[in-house]
Amino acid sequence: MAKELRVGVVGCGFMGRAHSNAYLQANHFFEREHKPVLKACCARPEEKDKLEKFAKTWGYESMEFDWQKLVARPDIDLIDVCVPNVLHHDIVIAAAKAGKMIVCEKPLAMNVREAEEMVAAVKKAGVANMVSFNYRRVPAISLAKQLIEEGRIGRPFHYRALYNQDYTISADVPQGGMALWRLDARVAGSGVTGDLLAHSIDTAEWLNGPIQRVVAHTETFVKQRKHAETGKLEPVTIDDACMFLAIFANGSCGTFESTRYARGRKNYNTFELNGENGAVFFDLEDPQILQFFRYADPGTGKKIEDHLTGWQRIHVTNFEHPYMKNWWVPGCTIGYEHTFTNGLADFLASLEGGPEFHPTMCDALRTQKVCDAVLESAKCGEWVEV
Ligand code: SOE
Repeated sequence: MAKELRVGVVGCGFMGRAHSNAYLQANHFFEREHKPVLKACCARPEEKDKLEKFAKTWGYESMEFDWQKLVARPDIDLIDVCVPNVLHHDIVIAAAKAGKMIVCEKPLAMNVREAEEMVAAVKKAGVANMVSFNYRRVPAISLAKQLIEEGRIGRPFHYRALYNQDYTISADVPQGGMALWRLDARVAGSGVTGDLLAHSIDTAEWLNGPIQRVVAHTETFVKQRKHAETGKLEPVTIDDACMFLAIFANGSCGTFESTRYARGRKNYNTFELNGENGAVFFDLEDPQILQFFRYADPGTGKKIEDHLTGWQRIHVTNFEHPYMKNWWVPGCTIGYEHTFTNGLADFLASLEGGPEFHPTMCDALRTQKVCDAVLESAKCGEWVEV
């Protein structure tokens, strides 16, 4: 018997669309008892026209223009937070107090203090929760996790992550407002560190364990931008670029780089892990491929590299690959939006006695701690313990 999961989404932008699509698609591809129902969507009164269009497009039953009213509704089981970072804290805490399940976009919060309060609230309420670090659900990244767990990489030495884009190079791009709130530190908390490196850190800690210490440099290339809301030229206080070195608890070393000034790079999210027995490389601009280099047998550690060995490009679309049996036939690829559907399917499974869901807010607090340590190190110019 299907159980209705009545969803209220706050926000009708990019992430509102990605999540709405996942709620509509999950039951078409994954057998789950829970059936998401798009009960209500919510945005500010100034966004009335946009919200109406959004509600119609995705089939929401109703609209709200005050998130507190949405959270108070008894006919909503799950609150989904798809609004700018500055609003996450208050909505999550109110939703937890109202006993709702919660889905929250990344980064979890503006800073560690807020994130800790949010984690305390969901723990106290005992509500199921997830944070949308969606890239864990790229089948090729999940396969990398599997290869690591199978011992195919062996002792890890180096972790290397890049997350580069190029959409803020022009000094004419304003800060603030609907699409560009990510450039406004008062709304976003930080620049590429919270927006992009948070993804890289979440993936890195999932694959290679906790980061212990970091040393960072950040740069703001365009010092002033017009603010979309005030129309005035205002100082830019986000980090346009961030680079940091990391030491992992397992003794391996990492380098992380992110910028929105890498001309030609649109969503260039890559990582490589080099270990004693093998290595993996992934690039989100080539998302169905996992590159794997095999050096030694995972069981015995004995060398198997020979004159035929080289980097393998695994086309991650076989039924044996993570998530792929739920989609099409081998060779048929899936894309960006499916990572949200895969994540939601795992979340629903966890409500139905399946494996525990991660990343929860508790996991995202770890990521927030690394982000805050990175920003602190960039300020003080020294190594910072996480
Ligand atoms: C920024 O441009 C952005 O949309 C991020 O906010 C997302 O988290 C990332 O997945 C794609 O890029």
